[in-house]
Amino acid sequence: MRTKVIAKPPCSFRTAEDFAELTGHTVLGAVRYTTRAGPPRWEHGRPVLPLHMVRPGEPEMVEVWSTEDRPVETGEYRGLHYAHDGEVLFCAGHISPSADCGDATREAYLAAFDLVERLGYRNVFRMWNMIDGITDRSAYGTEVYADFCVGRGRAFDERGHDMPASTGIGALGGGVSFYFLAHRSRAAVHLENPLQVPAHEYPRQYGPRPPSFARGTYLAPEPGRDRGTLYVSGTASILDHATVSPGDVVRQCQVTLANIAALIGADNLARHGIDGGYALDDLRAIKVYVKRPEDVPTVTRLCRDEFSRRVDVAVFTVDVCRPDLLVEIEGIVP
Ligand code: 3EB
Repeated sequence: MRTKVIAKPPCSFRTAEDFAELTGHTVLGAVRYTTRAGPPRWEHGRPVLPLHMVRPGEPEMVEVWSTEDRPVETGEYRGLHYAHDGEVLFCAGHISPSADCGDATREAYLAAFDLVERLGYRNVFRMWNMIDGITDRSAYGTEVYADFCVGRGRAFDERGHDMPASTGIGALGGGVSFYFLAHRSRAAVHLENPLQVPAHEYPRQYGPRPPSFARGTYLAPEPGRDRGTLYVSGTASILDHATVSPGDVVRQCQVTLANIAALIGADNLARHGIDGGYALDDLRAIKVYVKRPEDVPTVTRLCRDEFSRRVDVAVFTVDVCRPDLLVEIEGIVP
């Protein structure tokens, strides 16, 4: 039997108690999945973003991004909190609830793009966006996620920035929270999925401005290493641009997993000029978002059948960006 050598993922999922005991110097930044969202703050001298993603009675979790023992510098810039170690930048921001989050999202994303230029971490390779009331209507009658996509899209246009792997997902409160990672020297290769229309080409029926993200991003290896790191975007039951099997959580989960398998498989990587190919059991640091609490056992079972037994899988019950989507899954091939 072939033994696969899989590197450690660049982040780990910890309990809140575990995180409290970590000594600061190996941590770059962290995301706290808890019962109340807020602006990023300093804990252990590191940026920590609190997200409202946990319901009463569910366990809290901290996603910790670590550094390989290089000195870390931290700072604040136009509301963003960040830390960098000479190679990787972790940055977090928060937009308070408002009638239309579009303008504030544009401002925050412009600040983010200006920051990566100033600090010299130009290769943005992964972004996450947690949006309270993502499928609700704003005070102006437009959809919150559509408003968000308009503001984000303007910022990408204005700075001419590449679109990296991303997650756009619901939250249980707190406006819009976001965080991202960027690299100084490793190149970011953005991936599309042959089974899906690129999100930035979705037709207008889903909103005036299609979402700005790639299906995945491959962070090229460091010099002298042969393996890069593959970041899989939030992936849902969408083929071409259409939702598949509305109302059927089993089928949606299967289509979602098949989408990820196609994205990370050898054929698709070859299409993007990348050697090798991966399978679902190579995924690490997996996050699964389930819309209806009653579907959690089903989705967990279907995922467990495909993923490695050793892997961290965090499950959140939150809305997905389209009302008919029941599940979204992301992960990392380290
Ligand atoms: C989709 O494929 C599902 O707006 O950044 C997935 C990943 C989704 C990222 C985003 C949205 C985003 O369209 C939703």
